Amino acid sequence: MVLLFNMNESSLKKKLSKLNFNNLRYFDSIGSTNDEALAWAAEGAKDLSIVIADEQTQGRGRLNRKWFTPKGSALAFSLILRPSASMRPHLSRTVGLAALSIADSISRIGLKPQIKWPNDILLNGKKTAGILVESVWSGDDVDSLVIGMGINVYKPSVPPAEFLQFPATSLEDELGSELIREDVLSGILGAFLHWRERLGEDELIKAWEELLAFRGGQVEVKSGGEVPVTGRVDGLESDGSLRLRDIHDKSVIVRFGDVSLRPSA
Ligand code: BT5
Repeated sequence: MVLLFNMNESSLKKKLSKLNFNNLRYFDSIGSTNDEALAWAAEGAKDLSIVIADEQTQGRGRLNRKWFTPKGSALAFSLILRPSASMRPHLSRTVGLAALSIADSISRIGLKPQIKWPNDILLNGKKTAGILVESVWSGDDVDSLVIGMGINVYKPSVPPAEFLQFPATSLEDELGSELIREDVLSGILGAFLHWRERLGEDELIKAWEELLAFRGGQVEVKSGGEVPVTGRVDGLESDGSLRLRDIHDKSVIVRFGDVSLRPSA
């Protein structure tokens, strides 16, 4: 029998207010928490406002790909960030900030996450979480950022295989024991507050780099319709771009794309 744990809105609010996340919108079911957060941000939501849903019916990945969030089994939430002046030069690192927050909190429960650049968290080579960062603009400036995170917590959150190009898993599958969704959420938000203070520091890039999946391995990066870039994963640039080494040992910098191991290499 599969046990599904409903989120309890009042205990969620109590728990998150301890971390100073006081502006919370909770939904039993919603299209996409990122859509709600983008609208709320445009209406002037405060820094660190958060939208959480038990189920998403139109969850989104990058390039309008679908993100699966069935009822009662996953974490799906979007944080609104109003960047301070000191954060502004480093906003391209935001996806790393989110990835580290998830990875750190997962490590603390005894798992060994890796970050598949730029936005996937892997456990045993399988996707456990994804991140979608979107911006609200005011003229030429970023007014706010919406950081959407989807984490597969309990087993039923893992999509059917036909839905996937890359294998997926859940925290429960990998841990092999029970865990509580709201505790996972608090862990991630606590880590987020820690890393957000360090957005501009080298320490963040170093920690992100240490968790990079496929480091030293030959990969292929597909960005849109272009010919894939290939090379060996070398590390990260200070803006969070991925640095590869090509066959001539020349650096190749990638700013956007989907990384996969080269099966023939
Ligand atoms: C992502 O995109 O991984 C970003 C996912 C962000 C989801 C959060 S949930 C809260 C917030 N609200 C939203 O609407 N979105 C954010 P991408 O790298 O493009 O990966 C998308 C691909 O991951 C899909 O094409 C599927 O193959 C796969 N996928 C979908 N749902 C999955 C799941 N639950 N677990 C593992 N893989 C999944």
